[in-house]
Amino acid sequence: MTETSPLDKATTQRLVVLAADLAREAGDMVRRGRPRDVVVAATKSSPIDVVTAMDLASEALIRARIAAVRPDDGILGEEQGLLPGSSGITWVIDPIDGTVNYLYGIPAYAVSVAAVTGPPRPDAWTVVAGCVHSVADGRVWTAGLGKGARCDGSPVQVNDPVPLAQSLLGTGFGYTADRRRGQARVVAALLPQVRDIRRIGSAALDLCTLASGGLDLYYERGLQPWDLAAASLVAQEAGALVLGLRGVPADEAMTVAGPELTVRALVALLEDLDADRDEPADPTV
Ligand code: LIP
Repeated sequence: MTETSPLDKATTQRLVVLAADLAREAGDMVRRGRPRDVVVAATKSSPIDVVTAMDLASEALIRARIAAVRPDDGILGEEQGLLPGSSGITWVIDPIDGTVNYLYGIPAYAVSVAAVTGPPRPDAWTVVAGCVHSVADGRVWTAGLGKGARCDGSPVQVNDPVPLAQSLLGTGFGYTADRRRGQARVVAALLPQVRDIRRIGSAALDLCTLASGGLDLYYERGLQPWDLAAASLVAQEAGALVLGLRGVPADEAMTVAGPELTVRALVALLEDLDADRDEPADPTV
């Protein structure tokens, strides 16, 4: 049978439990596999290979477990792309979100596992279950569509809205120079208008931190489906509105999240700043 959303409660709950089991098991492997003496400096290939190898191994583990217990489901992962399924459910996985933190030993990286119905794209999917596991400190956020969001089993809720000037914002930056030039311009315009800005280095943890009240608002340009899937459901089920600019859903162009009142103010600001635009280098400079 092909699943269509919404799923019944028991199915949703089963998917949440499986997402959490998968994220925990992969997280254990990722934590154990991180060498203590990763040399970050100039020897580019080895540390980067270490991370790439662990990304691949984590994703392979999750894929193998899903294939064993839900062989008809599709899988979309950061490292190996889309394996289409026939059940109507696709698992969207980020084997390590926050790979630069993982490389440097900064304890903010996560395994993210979500189940979605519909085409596995942020503009078309319904995320029905998700888990983000903060590997270094062991925290586990879970959410099921319509069932609320939890961290380590306890319900979480976003902060009440406060004016932008009192809001702590989370954000992140892409990997290309053109994107970063645009993001730097936007962050420079926002910084004087808000309480402060945090760059944690894992989009999934940004959104889960928001869900737990550790940030008031979050925005980022450049998120991929696997960065967004599980954590967007956690944030949404914790009371956040998660959306893009100019009336479109959150996706790579822009993701903004927080309590409705302030999220709309931030969206308006970001639209005025053309924050959904990259900035090529000025050829005259
Ligand atoms: C990264 C994020 C980070 C974001 C980067 C990137 P990766 O994911 O989670 O916060 O700013 O653009 O997407 O590369 O570590 O899986």
